[in-house]
Amino acid sequence: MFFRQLFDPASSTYTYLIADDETHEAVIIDPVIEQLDRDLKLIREHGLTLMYVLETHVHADHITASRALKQATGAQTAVSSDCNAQGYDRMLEGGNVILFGREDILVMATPGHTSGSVCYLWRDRVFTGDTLLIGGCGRTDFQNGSAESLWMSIVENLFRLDEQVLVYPGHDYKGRRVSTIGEEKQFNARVAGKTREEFIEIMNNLNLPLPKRLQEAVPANLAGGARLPDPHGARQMQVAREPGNSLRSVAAQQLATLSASGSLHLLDVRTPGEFASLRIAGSINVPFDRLDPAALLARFAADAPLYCMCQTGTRSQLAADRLRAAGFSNVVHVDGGTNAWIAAGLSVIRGERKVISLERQVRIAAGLLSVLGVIAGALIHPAGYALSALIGAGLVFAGVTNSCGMSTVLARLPWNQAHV
Ligand SMILES: N[C@@H](CCC(=O)N[C@@H](CS)C(=O)NCC(=O)O)C(=O)O
Ligand SMILES: [Fe+2]
Repeated sequence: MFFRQLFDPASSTYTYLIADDETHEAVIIDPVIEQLDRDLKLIREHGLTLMYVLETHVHADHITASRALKQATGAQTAVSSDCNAQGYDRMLEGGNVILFGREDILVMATPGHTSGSVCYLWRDRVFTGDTLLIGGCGRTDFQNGSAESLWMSIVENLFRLDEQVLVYPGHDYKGRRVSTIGEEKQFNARVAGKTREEFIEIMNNLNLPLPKRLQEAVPANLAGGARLPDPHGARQMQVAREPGNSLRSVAAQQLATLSASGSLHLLDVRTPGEFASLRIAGSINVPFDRLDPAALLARFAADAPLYCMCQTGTRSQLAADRLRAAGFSNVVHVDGGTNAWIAAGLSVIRGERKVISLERQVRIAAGLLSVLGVIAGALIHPAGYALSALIGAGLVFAGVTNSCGMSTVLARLPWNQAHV
């Protein structure tokens, strides 16, 4: 059995390299980009063929070497599908099995630290990421974390493993390297002897400072991690700045995590009327029908992180494409827009005005015109039917091209402006 526990002192992260002795096929778990040379050297020296780079979750405190290792070795990268990440080869579900040589690793879905956290069970040991740390556990206050889910994952899932199973965590901040399920059941300060309610109370009152590199690490890791460093330049990582390596969309909850640490610009591309009745704190209204990328380039640096948002995610995608085409290199759109933000229970600022959404206005206008066309066709002149047909064709065109002329027209009407 080939097994190495490796450590990154800057982030206190453990990386694990394991391999089949006979075939030399290997898997690496949670590699850190700053340790790329170390890991590649080890892989080379032992004649290993790296088959998979496995992430226990989208990390907030360091950038993964996932993509760089894939580039260097041809390995497949993998992360849980519940991370909503992009740029990985394989999206994992609980119960999946990773095969390498004659070995297999079982994926255990263990949400809580993040919604997409998993543990990897291999032989007599489990790689717990930040779900279960030695004497503690990962925090649950960002990236869709949940103390309730973490309790379930630890108590109902990990603690059902044999007590002899070795626990290899994702971090240790005090130099400890390994524990067992039995020891954690007995001594883990957050869980042992605690009720579910006590655990939730502890987790919801940790008040830890945000990881120092969160703003840089989360978008980079959601996009698959850093590329191989340029061999000619300084050993500077190229993250999220070049086409094909940049984050293109985030879930509402991910945006909330990222905006908590500042430094991104949230462009709300809905109409001024929609914006006035409901907005997210710190967002800037840049109505889609008046989007002027050149003016925005004068206002923001070309590599500034711009997050586009609308009500459902359609206009924001189009806006993001136009901004990218104009030269912005770090444009992300928010999946599901304000609808998803509200559904995730995140806070909004509500204004006095109650303008119904542009999307509903389009539905009402299209429906009314179709009905009018049929009435006119039946009672006045058959040509009236043409209006209904035209509206139908327009809706098909809007669906196929993902653009909507009617919403552009409606957006200009007075009630969709901020001050009527
Ligand atoms: N101080 C570290 C962050 C430490 C941290 O928040 N670690 C996360 C894991 S990424 C955690 O869950 N810590 C649990 C704890 O400290 O109890 C940094 O700035 O990067
Ligand atoms: Fe973490």
